[in-house]
Amino acid sequence: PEENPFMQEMHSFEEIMMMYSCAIREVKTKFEVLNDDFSVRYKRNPIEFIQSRIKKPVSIAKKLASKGCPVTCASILNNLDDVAGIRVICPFIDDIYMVAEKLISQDDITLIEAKDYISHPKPNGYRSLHVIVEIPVFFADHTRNMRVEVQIRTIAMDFWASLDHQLRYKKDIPNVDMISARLKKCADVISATDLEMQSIKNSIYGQRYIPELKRESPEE
Ligand code: 0O2
Repeated sequence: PEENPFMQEMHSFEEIMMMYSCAIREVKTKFEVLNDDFSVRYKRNPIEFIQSRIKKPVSIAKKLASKGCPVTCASILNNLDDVAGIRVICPFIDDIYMVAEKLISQDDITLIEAKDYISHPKPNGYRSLHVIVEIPVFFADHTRNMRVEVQIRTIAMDFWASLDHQLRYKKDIPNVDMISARLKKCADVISATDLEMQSIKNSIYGQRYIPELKRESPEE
């Protein structure tokens, strides 16, 4: 029987969400492989943990509408970069850049955009490295380049961002300017701690630690 347009759109939506979920798995595996390799070779994990999420249907529709784009399935693939999201939490600041570099340099990954909110924090104090990448995903009868947004941050940056996110959900905040200033101060304190932790790590491991990674294969 012929499907009505609504049902067709619903089936397309289900298919697109499946495609994004597969793209997440592909990129997540790359980070897991990197972490495993690093842990065996260097006895240290550059990744603490990985989270992922698919943007919710209502958020997808709102974002398309706010960009003035049609709220259709085709429009999702053409206009949104953050339907598939992966968050990588690292112990140290230099791990963030190393992990990003390792991802971007892989043959099947295309870098679409990078936003460095660590060297250029948002005015409210938000810090993270955001990269949007494209990865080919092989489906049953076609291959498609899928976009994934990767947010890479330290444990400390993640701690701040998650509390900031909780607090911003409340709309009628009293003394909003004062609250924002206090949150910004927390972000700065946390950032100073991250820098000190990095400095302690450099004192223990030395600065040669990361450049050594640039070897193509182990010498032995
Ligand atoms: P969710 O629920 O994570 O999907 P855009 O993505 O186009 O709306 P922009 O500025 O181009 O806006 O993107 P940006 O700032 O590179 O990344 C947006 C995402 O980064 C947000 O996703 C948050 O996950 C995170 N983020 C950005 N700024 C802040 C901040 O001040 N505090 C916190 N806690 N997170 C932030 P969404 O779409 O807002 O939500």
